[in-house]
Amino acid sequence: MLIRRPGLKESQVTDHRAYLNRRLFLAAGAASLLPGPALALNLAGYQKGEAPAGEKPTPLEAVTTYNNFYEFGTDKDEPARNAPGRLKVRPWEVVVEGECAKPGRLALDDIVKPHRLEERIYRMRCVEGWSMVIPWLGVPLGAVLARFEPTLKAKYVHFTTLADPEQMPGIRSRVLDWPYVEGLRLDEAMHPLTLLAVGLYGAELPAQNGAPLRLVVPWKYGFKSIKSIVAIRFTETQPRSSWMKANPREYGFYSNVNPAVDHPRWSQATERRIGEFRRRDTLMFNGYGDQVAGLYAGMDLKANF
Ligand SMILES: Nc1nc2c(c(=O)[nH]1)N[C@H]1C(S)=C(S)[C@@H](COP(=O)(O)O)O[C@H]1N2
Ligand SMILES: [Mo]
Repeated sequence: MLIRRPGLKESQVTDHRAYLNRRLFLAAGAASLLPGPALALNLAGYQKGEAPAGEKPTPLEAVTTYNNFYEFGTDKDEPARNAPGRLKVRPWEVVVEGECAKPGRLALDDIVKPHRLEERIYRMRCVEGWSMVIPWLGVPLGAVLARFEPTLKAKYVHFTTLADPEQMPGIRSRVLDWPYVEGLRLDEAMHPLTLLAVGLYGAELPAQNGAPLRLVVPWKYGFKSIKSIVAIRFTETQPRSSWMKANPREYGFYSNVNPAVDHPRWSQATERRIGEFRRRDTLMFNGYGDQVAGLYAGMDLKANF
């Protein structure tokens, strides 16, 4: 892998590589599945990020072994056990379609390469009540989307995850309506905090974290951050996400982190930061209110949950 980055301690880098290689090796039982130079994005020279005040990144081991990726099983440890070595991330193409002047089918590199890679260290909060702080590596989604020239009719962006039963043992189960789909309002998608991530901790995304390309929307519950994206569609009407289809009473389109709006079956007022013992108060918009509250000015956030 091409990994040469400023800022990360060499021990962290070595740990990460060793860790990923061990995972791949264990899952695949074959050295041929270790990442080789042919499949490396050049991650060198990215712009370093800063953790939110008072926050420390969650250890890599937790970020890569405690996951939700239902295509690989619904238990937290199943994505790390089932995805590496099974999910084939090269070659990878993304179809961009719908209300835009320049639709197309792009290879992963062609999506990412025209942009400067940035590290963004974001709080992530799952609707289930746990949270992490993750150093993502990616490009602002807005800059990518702008290249396709959305038309005036484009009001929303719809995203689709790969759904391949050969690679994804979890999609034999009917727990969700596959493929996994999600949506954002166009202004949410264009917001500078919204990231199209290709890596974490300075290296390529592990399969279980949504390789090779996933969304990161830090002020919304984790499930909005759709993994392993194969299609992006500009639409005039509001998309229905997989979670809305599964349970519209519990999961709405907006899904903004909001301690004042409880999930029908549990409170959202507090959360457990993975690695900590005592629960913390959940922050409105996950602590990103200064930057994103304006997107929802005048909206009733209890009705638009
Ligand atoms: N395709 C797909 N994307 C997904 C999910 C999933 O099951 N399938 N789970 C979501 C949920 S509930 C969360 S909390 C985050 C978890 O991301 P992480 O495992 O990288 O922390 O991914 C989200 N993206
Ligand atoms: Mo989640």
